[in-house]
Amino acid sequence: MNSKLDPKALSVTPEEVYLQRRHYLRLFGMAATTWPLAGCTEDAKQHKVIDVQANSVDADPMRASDPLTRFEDATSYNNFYEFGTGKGDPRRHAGQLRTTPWEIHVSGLVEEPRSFSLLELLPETSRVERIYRLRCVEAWSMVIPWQGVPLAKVIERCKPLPDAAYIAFDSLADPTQMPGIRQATLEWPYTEALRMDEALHPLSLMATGMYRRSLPPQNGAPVRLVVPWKYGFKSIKSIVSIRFTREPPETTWNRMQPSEYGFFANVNPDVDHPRWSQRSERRLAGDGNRAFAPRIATLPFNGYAKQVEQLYRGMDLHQWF
Ligand SMILES: Nc1nc2c(c(=O)[nH]1)N[C@H]1C(S)=C(S)[C@@H](COP(=O)(O)O)O[C@H]1N2
Ligand SMILES: [Mo]
Repeated sequence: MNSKLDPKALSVTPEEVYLQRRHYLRLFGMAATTWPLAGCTEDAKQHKVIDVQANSVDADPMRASDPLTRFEDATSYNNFYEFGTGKGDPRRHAGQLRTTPWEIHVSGLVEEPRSFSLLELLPETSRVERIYRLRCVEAWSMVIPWQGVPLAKVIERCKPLPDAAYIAFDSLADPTQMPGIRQATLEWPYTEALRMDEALHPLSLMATGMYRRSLPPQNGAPVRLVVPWKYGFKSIKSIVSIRFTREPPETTWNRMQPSEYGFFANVNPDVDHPRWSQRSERRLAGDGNRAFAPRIATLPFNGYAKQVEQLYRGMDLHQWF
């Protein structure tokens, strides 16, 4: 086995598949009958009254304690440029995406380059559930219950060589299925990458589902990355290829505009985007009347500092944004 794999990073606790009742009652609109209404009004009230309210810090980092974004909002306000640049375009155009069969090609510094079927690489038996905040660089955020396989488990199956220092991912780029590909908004395929220690961190997830349904096409079916302490553009969708490299791979947004989109892209309220502040964010958490709550304060590493800051010890996070 790869000497860089930390066995601790591969362990999964049974609590991870435990269903948090409160979240799901809210989610499926059962609050009115089976949960005291006060619980919901309280949240709504807090959003209205308090302007820049700090995000909560979770007791369990694998399960954010913030109220969930509604399924309807999380699946209709999307960034997936392969289907167009409008927030509603992915839902409008991604419905026809063919996700079966789906192969993922694994190459680069591995024992043996080869293709895997989705189930070979992400078997049902390895699936866990995580509730994470997702913070877009555009200063909006959501709270989403994901189902998937810890990236460390996926990497173990890929059998990388010990000198693999980075992992890169490519999205599907099929102009016959993805109308946005015919536009030169980005260079295709969409590519993202992580340093190996980031990829092996227990928070890094490859998601195959959300809200206990299979991943909707607009959210990156059938498999996407979720790295909750980084800006959303790192969480690449509809992955068809994984490559292991010695050198830092080129990534789509960083290549296009390095002054605005760093390779690391760790959520950091102290480093403004050149065109806007990153101090606060609009949480997509509709109370029924509108999609957005007022602004809340953005937390360092999106609230996951305790879990991940040791990965960046000694780095100047203003320079390496
Ligand atoms: N292939 C691909 N992956 C992508 C994107 C994209 O345009 N193409 N957009 C990114 C951005 S900017 C964000 S914020 C998240 C949004 O994920 P969501 O639409 O599921 O909320 O997906 C990321 N992954
Ligand atoms: Mo984003």
